[in-house]
Amino acid sequence: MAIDATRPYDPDNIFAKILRGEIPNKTVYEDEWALAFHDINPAAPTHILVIPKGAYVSWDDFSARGSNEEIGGFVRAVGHVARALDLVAPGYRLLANVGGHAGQEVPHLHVHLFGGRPLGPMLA
Ligand code: D5M
Repeated sequence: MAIDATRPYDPDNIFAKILRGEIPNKTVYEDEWALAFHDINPAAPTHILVIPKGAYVSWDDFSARGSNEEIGGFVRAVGHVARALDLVAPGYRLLANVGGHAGQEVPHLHVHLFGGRPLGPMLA
């Protein structure tokens, strides 16, 4: 079920548990600002989730409350993952769902990184 992106951060959400090491994940990259791991239900040959280390519900929350350092570190981490996976030349797609209309399910900001095949036109 989609979340309400205006709600307060829930420290027991599944990605918070992944960050604390309480739930296993297939990590592809980690630094001071971000963790990147394989999506459990991949929608493309490459489907990675990149999440900030800080406690942010959504892109909206992060862009409003995140420090410039956190935002910069996170954006650089997303780019690093794409380069490390050799996705730049073939191309890739980034997506962040925010709240109900977008169908966001996990209330910790995550950017989906899709690649590995032609991805087709964007959905409206
Ligand atoms: O996307 C939430 C995404 O999170 C969805 O593609 C499944 C993925 N997911 C959920 N639980 C896990 C675990 N435990 N590991 C890896 N990936 C997971 P949304 O944008 O919120 O709809």
